[in-house]
Amino acid sequence: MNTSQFQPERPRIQAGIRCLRPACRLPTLIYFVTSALIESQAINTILKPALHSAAVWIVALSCGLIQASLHAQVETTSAGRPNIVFAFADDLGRYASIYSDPSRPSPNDVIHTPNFDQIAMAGVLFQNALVSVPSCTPSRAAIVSCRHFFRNGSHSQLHHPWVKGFPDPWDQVRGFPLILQDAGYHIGWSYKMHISEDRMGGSQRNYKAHGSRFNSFSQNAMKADDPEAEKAKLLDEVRLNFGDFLADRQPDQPFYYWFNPTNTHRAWIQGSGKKLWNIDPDDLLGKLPSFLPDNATVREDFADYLGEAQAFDAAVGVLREELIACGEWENTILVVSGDHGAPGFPRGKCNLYDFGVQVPLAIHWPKHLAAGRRIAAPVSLIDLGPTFLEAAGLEPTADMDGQSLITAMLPSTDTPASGLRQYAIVGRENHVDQARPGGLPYPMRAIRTSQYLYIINFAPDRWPVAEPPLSAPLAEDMKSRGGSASRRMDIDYGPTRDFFTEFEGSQSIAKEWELGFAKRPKFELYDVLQDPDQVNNLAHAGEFQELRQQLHTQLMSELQAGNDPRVIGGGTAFDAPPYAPGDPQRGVIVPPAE
Ligand SMILES: [Ca+2]
Repeated sequence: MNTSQFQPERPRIQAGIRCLRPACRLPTLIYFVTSALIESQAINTILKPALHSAAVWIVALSCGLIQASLHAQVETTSAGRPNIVFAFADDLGRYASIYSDPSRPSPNDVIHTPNFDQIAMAGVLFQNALVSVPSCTPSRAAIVSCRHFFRNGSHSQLHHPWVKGFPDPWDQVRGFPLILQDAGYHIGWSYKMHISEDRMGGSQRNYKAHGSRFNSFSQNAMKADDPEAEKAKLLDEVRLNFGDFLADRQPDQPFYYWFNPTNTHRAWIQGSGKKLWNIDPDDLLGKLPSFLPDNATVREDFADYLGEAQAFDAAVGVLREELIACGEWENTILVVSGDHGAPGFPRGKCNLYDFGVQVPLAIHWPKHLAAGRRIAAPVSLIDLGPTFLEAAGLEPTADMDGQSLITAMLPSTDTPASGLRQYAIVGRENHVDQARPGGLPYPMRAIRTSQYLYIINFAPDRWPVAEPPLSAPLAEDMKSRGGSASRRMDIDYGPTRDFFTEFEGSQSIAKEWELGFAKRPKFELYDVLQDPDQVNNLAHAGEFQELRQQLHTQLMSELQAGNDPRVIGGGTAFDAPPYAPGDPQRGVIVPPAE
């Protein structure tokens, strides 16, 4: 980036103070004075991040207290409507230090996410937030449409494939961002979209004038002579893109901003977790999910992933700073989450186990929400749109499956979970088109309750990740589908995948290979409380048959009510046009018996 693009620090600060309401000016001035002291050479560099974070939160708290003393009611801009900022990391599973649980060692004991943690502590933390589908395009489309992924036609699958000439259910989707825009909101986004941009106002609403280098965070920081300076530059890019968005709004116009960096998506740079974030891979010893090989290769790979998650967390801190600086912090709903679980690890992305569909979720809205509340009941990210609409005084549309989370988050609600649906529906169809012969999807649906996960694998004769051996060259018919010399599978490239490829067939990883890559039974049932890694399938145990049938009926009822193409008609719609190009190799399957 050309350094001349950077706005001088002093004018930005002054502008920030000018735009504040009077009650926020004094604490904000304290913040900037404190920041100046922190930046001085007198402060040890190790202490800087902690002091900086503390300063920001002191300002936020004091600003809020002063405001509260002045106004019995929350003061909001533009007829009482809150701003909404949605920080949404690509491929980020449920990793944040606040999720660390002494009773269950996990990577959350190693990661350090001060910004997410503070937002969760001052707002509401969801412990079982699930995406609709663990794949980029359909997950995002489900959120925008506020409905199950399988209802979205072309946007039910990665890269929205569709045969022209067929009516596309996605065409009927307006989505909550445009509903907010219709109501007067200024909407905009930065970094990844991956769905029809027009549902977020089109490319003119894409704020990227200062670059998109943050998407390749470790790639840029690792090659810089001064990694710390480069990290600061990358965070300034986030700040400036967001600043452009804020500058475009009309006076007192509420806004919705969608921040979608992709740095947590592979490929990150090997060794970057240690070098950029001082995450020691050995600290993950004994903390990885039991279905992953606990060796140096996988631990380092995971440490690098956590490093990118920490970069995202630092960017969330930048958004928060800017909201405080322009006086909008008090009137902003800040939401932080991810689009699905970890990429490039077996049973993560593209899978319906918690490792694939569980994401972080914290919602912060000063003075409106029950600070520090934790909600364990399963929720879905399709619930976010109705939540935002209710906060803005708007109604969800009849075609939305999601439910607002507002009531569950209010201080006046004594039993937060009681109004929630108590379960989430997840599923998947095609991810990459080269994973299986004929380009066939791997169809799955599941229901996740507080205690159980029940999965239907509709085509157990297919390979869930790829047809082995993993080292096999790309088949001719797959090459015609756009595959390159390297084989694309439903597991992303990376050191962990390379490890499985190299040692495939070795007895030393037989158990992990079986859990990750082998064909799966038609039905899977897990007690997620007793078996958090979901490796002990209870679906065929006699004592669980009544429960399994009950969950089966509940899941199938929801799918049928939603006209899921996988369970209506012949159940083969996703295997054929218009969901995929016609292909004689595509088989015909039927939904399982009730
Ligand atoms: Ca993704």
